[in-house]
Amino acid sequence: MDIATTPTNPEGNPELADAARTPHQPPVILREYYRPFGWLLPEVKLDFDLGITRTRVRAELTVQRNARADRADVIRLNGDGLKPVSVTVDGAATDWSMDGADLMVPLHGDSHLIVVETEIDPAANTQLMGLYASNGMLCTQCEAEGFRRITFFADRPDVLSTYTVRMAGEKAAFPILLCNGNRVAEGDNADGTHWAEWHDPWPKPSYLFALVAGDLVANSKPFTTVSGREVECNVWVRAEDLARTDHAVESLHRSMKWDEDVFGREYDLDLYNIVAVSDFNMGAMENKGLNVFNTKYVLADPDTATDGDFDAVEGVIAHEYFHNWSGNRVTCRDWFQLSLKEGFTVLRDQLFSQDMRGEAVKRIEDVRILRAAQFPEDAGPLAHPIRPDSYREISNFYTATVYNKGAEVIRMMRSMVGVERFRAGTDLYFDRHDGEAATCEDFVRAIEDGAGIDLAQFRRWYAQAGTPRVTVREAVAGDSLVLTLKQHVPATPGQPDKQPMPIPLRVAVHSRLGALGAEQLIVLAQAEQSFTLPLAGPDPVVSINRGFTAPVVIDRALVRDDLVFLAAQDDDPSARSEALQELAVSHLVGTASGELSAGERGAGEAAIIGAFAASLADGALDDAMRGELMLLPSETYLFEVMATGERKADPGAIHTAREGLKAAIGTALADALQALHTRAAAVALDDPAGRGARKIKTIALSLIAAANPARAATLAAQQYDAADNMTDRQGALMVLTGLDCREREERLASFYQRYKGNDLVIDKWFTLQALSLHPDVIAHVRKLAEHPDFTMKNPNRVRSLHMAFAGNPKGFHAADGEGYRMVADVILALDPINPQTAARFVPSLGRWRRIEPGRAALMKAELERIMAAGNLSRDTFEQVSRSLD
Ligand code: 0A1
Ligand code: ZN
Repeated sequence: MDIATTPTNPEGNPELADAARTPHQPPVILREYYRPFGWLLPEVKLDFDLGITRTRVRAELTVQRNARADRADVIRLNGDGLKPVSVTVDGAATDWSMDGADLMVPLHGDSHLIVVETEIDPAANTQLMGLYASNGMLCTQCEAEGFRRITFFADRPDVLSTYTVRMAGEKAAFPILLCNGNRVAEGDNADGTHWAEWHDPWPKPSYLFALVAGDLVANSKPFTTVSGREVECNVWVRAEDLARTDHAVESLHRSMKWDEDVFGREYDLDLYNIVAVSDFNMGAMENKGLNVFNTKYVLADPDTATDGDFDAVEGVIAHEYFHNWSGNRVTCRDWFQLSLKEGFTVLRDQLFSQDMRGEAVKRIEDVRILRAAQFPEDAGPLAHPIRPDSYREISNFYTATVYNKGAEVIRMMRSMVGVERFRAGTDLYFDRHDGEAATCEDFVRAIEDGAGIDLAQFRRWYAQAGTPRVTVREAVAGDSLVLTLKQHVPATPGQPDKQPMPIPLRVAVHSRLGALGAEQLIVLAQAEQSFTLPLAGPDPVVSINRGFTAPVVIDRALVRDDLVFLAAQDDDPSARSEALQELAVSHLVGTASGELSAGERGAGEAAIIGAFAASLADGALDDAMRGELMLLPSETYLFEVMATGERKADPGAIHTAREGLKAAIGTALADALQALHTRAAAVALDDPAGRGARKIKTIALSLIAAANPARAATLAAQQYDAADNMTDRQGALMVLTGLDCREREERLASFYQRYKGNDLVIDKWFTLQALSLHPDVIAHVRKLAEHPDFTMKNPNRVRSLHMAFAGNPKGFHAADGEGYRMVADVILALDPINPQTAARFVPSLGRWRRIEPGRAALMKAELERIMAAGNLSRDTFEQVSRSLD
């Protein structure tokens, strides 16, 4: 793999390649250099002769000069690691050449037929991009630039073609042959091979191409669309997994119905196939009519999957299904527009899950993810706008910023115009751009026109990186409250100065005597702005950013009593959870930084314990919401808050403070937590209240564990032994894994024996140990890396052990740097095998600038060691160099 030394030119602009290329560095691709491609490729015919170690591909490309582009007398067909076996134009030999990895074919007329043959080795494809082998089957992953690893092509999302695909292979090895669209013909050959021909009537970019060949069985259930068409829906898996596919099929049906009801989108083919594969770099892929999924997001039953896993399956199935309109029918012009499809589709899947599972808890969960994953990205060396301006390797931009902040940005538009006008905007967007490769600008304009709102200033959300900070001042004037808000968007790499952005905030002014104020939406558009709000009564308390209307940090020093009031009384559930988080954050960061006096620490702790006690006793709460209120802020988030301004984060001190608070809560509320655990343990698996009960059961256990490890070990072992579902079993084992006790080894061993051979569950076994707070976690991870079940070739397994460890706040940040060294070693070992996954480890080390000097030096040294190793992939090179800049 020598990607770093043979730069390719993804956009096909020769001038760009030369301008941006410096020796031994992959080129920088700039958004402003976008040019339409010189040729249209309206029709593509592919012929695959399939074999695990040798697959022949014959591509027939009908090409026509693009009247809307600059004239080009050569066509650049992107390749990655390919050698042409033969190339003809209109049936004759041609004077082709290679430019780096790309094939250059001279063309002088207005339309031609190019035929290219290539040969590939799927079994050798450890990157899992292009056509690869997984568990004896063949499958593809083409987004973003994998199609060029199958055949030479104009591999860019603004080139749309209709595909007809013929494939042939051994019937015994590949009884099932699938591709996009509809099967139009199939047959057997006398030599034990068989073939199938597929046609996809919808023009699509190459990144949506997919092919699967393997020994699979389907869980099939037809869906009737709103206009009465019957769609055959299949979830394809290995035979032994079939029993765990019902939830996926049901989730697909719910998604199809919801998109009709809520966004007016009907499915457009007669067939919808989902295939589960166990080797996959990401969660799933929305290939037209043939989604390919990581098994993790398909297979679920109560014995092997937690409630969280069930939710994730439903969410990812929905996400990929919704892409059929937001991504496939309307696709992206270039990869800088990735958030056009991803931000919008994440918003759509979030709204779907809110409708399926309840709005309040889902919203709080999504905000927690945003804070834990996206805020740190926005505050670090890899910060980028949701529509980036440049990249070296697009795989590095499938980020929490593009996905989750992208969703928040569109959610803000929806909050500003309301649900109905937003729908008018999205209807217009789909109508206007159906069949096109569009831009983020097209989306914003459609919302402006369809919803009737001016988004001129709002566009800055697409261009500026960084999480805005809003500071709050309050003054009472007569029977009003004057709220003065100031916004500041911090400097980010390449963007030293920022402009104010419109920040929609739902606010209410309550009275501490109990009267709750009415909610209204204000939009902070200027750098500083005042708003006059009515008072609901004396002693006002402001509830701000209710429902988390804007992805910002609210900077205010609210007195403890006000936070306690909001945590207990606010009528907005996310404001309640925010108030509790704020209470805990200020106490924990104050404690970790040594900024609080002993008296203040005691008062803070007492206030938090009081708020927890109130949540425990509040009969109006259901357990799912109670669980949310009883989750302390993550150490990652505390790290972010501590590293504000000149202050650096001290992960050791954060960990000690947080564990200390857990122990204090566990001690003070020992009886109530025990009672809660006992009550929750009595709720049956299929009771409608069961989910909430399972959630708080494990939260209670972990608080008890911090206070009284011996008691917790007994309780957790009981929970483990009595469990009739994975949620309880995993929760109990999680608590046990962090304790130094006999029950730990016994239950870990019994879990392994019980689930040996079930990859997804064995992944959990690795993860629990890698995430554990056990003092010997580093030694455990080293040993697990030698376990016969461990392999660097399977991304789920790598994530289950090493990625989990990189997120272990204690082990990863071990003061001697051993955790950093281990992660750097993983990056170096994985880079030649699977660069995309290797590069995903870099951000954990990239946070060095915001950390206390001892650890910062150790982290930086590891990044430098990676850089010095040389011959890095484009993926890892880009992430490490940005992290060191
Ligand atoms: N479009 C997919 C994400 C995805 C991106 C790249 C991949 O390559 C390994 C795979 C999947 C989604 O948003 O679900
Ligand atoms: Zn997506």
